[in-house]
Amino acid sequence: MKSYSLGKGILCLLFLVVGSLCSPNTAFLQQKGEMIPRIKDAAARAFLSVERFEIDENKNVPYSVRGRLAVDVNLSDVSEVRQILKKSSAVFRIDTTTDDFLQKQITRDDLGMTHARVQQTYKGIPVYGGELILHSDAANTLKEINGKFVPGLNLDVSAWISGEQALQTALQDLRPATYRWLNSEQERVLKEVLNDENATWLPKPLLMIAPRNGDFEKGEYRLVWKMTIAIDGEKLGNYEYFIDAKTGEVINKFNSMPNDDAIGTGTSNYNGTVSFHTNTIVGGYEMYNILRNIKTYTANNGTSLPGTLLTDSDNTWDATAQRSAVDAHWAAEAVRDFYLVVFNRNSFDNTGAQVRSTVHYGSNYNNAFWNGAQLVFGDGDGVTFSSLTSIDVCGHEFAHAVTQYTAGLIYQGESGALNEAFSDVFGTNVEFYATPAKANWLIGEECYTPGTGGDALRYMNNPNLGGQPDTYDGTHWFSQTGCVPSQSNDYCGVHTNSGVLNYAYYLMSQGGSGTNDIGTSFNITGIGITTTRSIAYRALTVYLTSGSNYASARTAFLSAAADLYPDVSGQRSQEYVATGDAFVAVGIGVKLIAKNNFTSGTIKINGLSASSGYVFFAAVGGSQTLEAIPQQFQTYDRVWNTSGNGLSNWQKQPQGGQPAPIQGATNVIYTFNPVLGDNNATYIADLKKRYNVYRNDLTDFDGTVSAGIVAQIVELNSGVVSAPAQQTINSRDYRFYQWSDGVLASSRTVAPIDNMTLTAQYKAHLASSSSAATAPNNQREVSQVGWLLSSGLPERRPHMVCKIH
Ligand code: TI1
Ligand code: ZN
Repeated sequence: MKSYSLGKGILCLLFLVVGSLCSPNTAFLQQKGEMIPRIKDAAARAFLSVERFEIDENKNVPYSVRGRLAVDVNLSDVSEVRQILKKSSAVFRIDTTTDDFLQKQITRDDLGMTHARVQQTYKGIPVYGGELILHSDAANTLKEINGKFVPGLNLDVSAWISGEQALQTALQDLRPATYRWLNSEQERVLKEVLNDENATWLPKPLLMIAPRNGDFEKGEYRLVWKMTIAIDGEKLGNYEYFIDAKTGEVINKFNSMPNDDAIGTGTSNYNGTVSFHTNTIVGGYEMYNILRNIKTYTANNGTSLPGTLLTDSDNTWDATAQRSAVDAHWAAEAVRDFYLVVFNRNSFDNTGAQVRSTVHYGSNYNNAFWNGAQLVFGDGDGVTFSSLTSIDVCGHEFAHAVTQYTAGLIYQGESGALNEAFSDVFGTNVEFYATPAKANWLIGEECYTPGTGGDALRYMNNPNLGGQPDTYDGTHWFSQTGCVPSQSNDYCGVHTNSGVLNYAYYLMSQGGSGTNDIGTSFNITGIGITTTRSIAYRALTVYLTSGSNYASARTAFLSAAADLYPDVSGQRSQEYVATGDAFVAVGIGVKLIAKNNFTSGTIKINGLSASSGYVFFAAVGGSQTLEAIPQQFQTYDRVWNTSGNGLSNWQKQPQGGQPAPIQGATNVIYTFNPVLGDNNATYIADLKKRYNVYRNDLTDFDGTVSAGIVAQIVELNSGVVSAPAQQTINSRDYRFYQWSDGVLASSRTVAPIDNMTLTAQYKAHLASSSSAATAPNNQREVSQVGWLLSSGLPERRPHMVCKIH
């Protein structure tokens, strides 16, 4: 055994004396990391050169050593392989008095490399999972040793029970079962497939060293009888049993058949008979979809989570008590598939996190929720709710998980309302995906008030029906002013104000027309749910942030729509326009009408805000109407674009004829024939408030000016107004001006007061001898008017007022 090369042997002996590295009993060194330098040193001595050295730091044993380890090796010779390993005992912490290796397999590949696979033994007994592979290249250089060696074993290897007793224990544990070895056809097939006359399914208990519960990390190794029990029928599987050879206890068991996935069928609350994936276990099935990593539990009407994983003996889940679990498990699969298939999202965290659902949470519990780690469903009290496991509720709760891992919308105020709305939006999307035939825009219709048909908790297509607003700040809007979020106010109405985004989403998808609570009329052509779900998903996952509000939800949706549905030939996509329109319809943002590159068209403006300018995008084609102009914007007359084009070819056509201002107009149509230079410009209509300044002409002369003529239109908020030109009488005429607010001035800057009147009185100076006033001047009115000349000149004061007839 001790056939070390001279140098290495001396080294090891030295260590025995100095530091006892060769002994596995080095507890003080086994602290994480402390032994590693010594093991590396040992590798450096054991091998010619090491290029890469990987070690399991918990176990202080390498799992891959690569380099130019040794030359002229012959791995086909098992004794040489054993020799090599024994020479590197300090590297793997091999105890040469107890540890050894059995040849398992030798392969030679196309590159001329040889791979020798060996099974670790301890006192001659195979160690479960203890396996190393040695690799040599075509030039017989040992390149690598990798695999798992279990060092430090210390146990007695005499069995106290027989293999036969152990087998009986395993069979007892599995009973009843259909044994594959009793099926002669299966036996024949096995012999044929393996081309081995002696091959059989009959279990053969083998003595092994294996860890309790299969826990290699903990490493409580026992002497076991290990066997594979091949079962057909309901329990189909290859069951690996590990029976403690001292105590007869089953220390580990599992089904190793590569696909132990089973299809269960069950009776659901809301979806009739459904099928879903379960896992075969000893004695039955559990609600565990291995492939998609979905587990469904019951809280058994308690509140501890996750509760108990559901099991069933025959995979037909038809008990009444199983219905909610059937719904939840089936729905979880549908939701998981929806995100995977539609968005290529692998579970809520996009890395395949387990989807856990717990049903029967609490007693008569009228809610469902996502607790940050799993889905939880109440049974409902039977009046307000029946079991809250309907597909849209499951989809709603799962969406909270997606939101948590993406936008992270804070669950209060507007961001909380958006969070809730996204849950309804994706809950509904899942409903349309999983159950298209019965899908609708109602939320919770299957479980809400089981005694009342046709109603729902919320209505995406008509939020008002569920007491939710369909307009931002409109009817039912939960005011955020001074609101301090708490559970009792639903964190400032998160389940109320969600109606606004719910409705916007509905309008985007399905279209609709009407007038919202703030008087904005809309008419939207829906773009379909498969389009809107992509836009919404992108808004949620790419643009929204934890503190987003409704205004930023709009821009997030628009950005998502622009990404997914870009301009076509410089024109806004239909999807983009519908997205913008839907937000305008719910009172968010101003109407964005397609952009540019049109050849002809008409502009429509609505949803005006009381600002000086109104920015919009010119529409592509179609009939666009400037409509619903609030009263204070009586007219406007300037439209320009940011390219600086004057748009002189734009023609204003106020409804009701030109050129009169349109008092309270609801429609003004602009038509235009844009030129190439108008492309990619933002068009701005500058809305003006119009002030009519009338001249109330009290002249005592016969004149050409008649009373009540509009002298000037002052637009917007201010402007300088001058009195109308004086009628020339002669050089000594005088004038008198008075404004309707009492100010005396011939010209002034006016404040925005509608229809202000300027009274201009024109008087003749009777002292004049050269009265050249135009006849007839027999209606002269002479008023006593103070007149102060500038200083340095004599004061001339009219002193009488008379009327000549
Ligand atoms: S996310 C969860 C919040 C519940 C808080 C209580 C712990 C929620 O929004 N639950 C949904 C359940 C639901 C979903 C019911 C769709 C019906 C249809 C919900 O809307 N709950 C309502 C009853 C609420 O909490 O006001
Ligand atoms: Zn919710």
